Amino acid sequence: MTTERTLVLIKPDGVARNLTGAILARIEAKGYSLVELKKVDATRELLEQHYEEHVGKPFYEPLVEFMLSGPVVAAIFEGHRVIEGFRSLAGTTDPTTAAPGTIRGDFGRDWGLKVQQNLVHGSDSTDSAEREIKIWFQ
Ligand code: RTP
Ligand code: MG
Repeated sequence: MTTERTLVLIKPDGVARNLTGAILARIEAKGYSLVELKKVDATRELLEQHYEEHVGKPFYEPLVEFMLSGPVVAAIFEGHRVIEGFRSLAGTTDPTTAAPGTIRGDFGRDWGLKVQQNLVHGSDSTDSAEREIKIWFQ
């Protein structure tokens, strides 16, 4: 069995709405183990590294501004197939249509802003996870 790790971020909307505990509880309840946890005031430099794949997209600048708007919680979770398991638990990107039962589907909605405020981030591949864990947990 391969033990896999993923980077989870609770974005500023999740922290501001006091959903940190509820979100972490769902990940633990699914069976994944918490490895590291911290609250972070992200810097633009850190976010530029984290979101480098999105540079130039129309939502890039609003996304960085959103991520700078308040503290985020960064976590490493571990478990067999945790990368796809967490993304399934998070739900699809748009919280309006994310399936009920998922974090985004149950706790999120469209607030009419320039960027999807969708509560959480999860790495999307083993390469991304390794890269992102280095960025957030140096
Ligand atoms: P994440 O990276 O946060 O886990 O989310 P994701 O894979 O589902 O979405 P991705 O395509 O990687 O986009 C990164 C984040 O950018 C914001 N976004 N807003 N059109 C929009 O308003 C829009 N598109 C993307 C979301 O916060 C998304 O999670
Ligand atoms: Mg993504």
